[in-house]
Amino acid sequence: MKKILITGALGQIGTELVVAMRKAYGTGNVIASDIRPSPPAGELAEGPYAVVDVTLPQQIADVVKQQGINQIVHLAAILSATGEAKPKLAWDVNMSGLFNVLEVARETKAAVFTPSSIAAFGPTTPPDKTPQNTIQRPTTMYGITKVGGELLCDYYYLKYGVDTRGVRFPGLISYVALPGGGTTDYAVHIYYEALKHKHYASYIGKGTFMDMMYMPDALDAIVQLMEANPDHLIHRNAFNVTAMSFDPEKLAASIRKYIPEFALSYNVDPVRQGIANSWPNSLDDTAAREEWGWNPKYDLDAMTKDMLAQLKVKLAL
Ligand code: NAD
Ligand code: AKB
Repeated sequence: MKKILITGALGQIGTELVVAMRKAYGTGNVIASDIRPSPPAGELAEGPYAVVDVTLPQQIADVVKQQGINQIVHLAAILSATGEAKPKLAWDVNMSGLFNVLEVARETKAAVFTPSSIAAFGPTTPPDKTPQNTIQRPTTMYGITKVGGELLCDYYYLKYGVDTRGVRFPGLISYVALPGGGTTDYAVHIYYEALKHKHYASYIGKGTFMDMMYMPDALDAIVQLMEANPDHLIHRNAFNVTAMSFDPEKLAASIRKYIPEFALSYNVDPVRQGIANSWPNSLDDTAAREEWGWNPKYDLDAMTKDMLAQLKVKLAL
């Protein structure tokens, strides 16, 4: 039986992953944790919760041992834009936090899933159809911690046999929790503004293509990869995965299919634009498709239709 600890569970991914995993594995078998004192009222609060600061190894070890955890989904992290503003915090949380999780997993023989990102690539990476194995010289602190994290996870698998697995997520789009300080967040904010004001001023410039994915596909990716037969995995840390690639204009055109009067303007933020410029335009996710059956369900228009319908309900519009 799986007994799962999710770190950083109150963030954009964890908020939905906890609920999805509790449905799949049983409420009592999925322990949500975060540095914050308690979960917000709602579905997330209807199950076990622990305060775990991943920079404090004893807090991770205590909950893993007390609860008999055999799988850790490690989501606690500082994302790209916040990481550029607070590089030391990003290093401490992303590198020391992951090291602490891997050490506890080594001692307790727990499996570990942790996401890498398109940020693990940099300006010298081939930008189109970026291969699974290629140049990784990122120029952001977040990206540096993601490459370091991929290597550290491989090290714990090769040296200690810890069952580490990961994906390189693109920008994730969702309507339940807001994104937490990334570069791709514009692609979430645009939907809220389209519904509320029929206008959005994008901080990412025209023609800047990045890979993206709708949250239901991201949740499936995590569960599918952790359920995959290890004998079929040639790669582990971390698989390229993607569902679509767009720039603000293409996203706006999709929104206009449902809100014809929607207007897009630009107010480019040099920091986040610089980060976006250093990331690929599109990934090649053949290895994930071949090794564990990755196959996303949502393309841009299917995602837009669902996002707008769900947000209308959420915002009571
Ligand atoms: P998020 O910023 O929404 O959530 C991160 C959570 O970590 C927050 O709830 C925060 O309170 C918590 N946290 C921060 N410091 C902590 C600490 N010291 N101890 C414990 N918890 C702490 O992030 P997310 O979008 O849910 O991302 C989760 C993971 O997925 C991260 O590793 C991120 O790099 C990766 N990822 C996310 C995306 C995306 O678009 N959301 C894309 C690629 C990769
Ligand atoms: C960010 O923009 O920092 C994240 C990511 C792609 O890793 N959404």
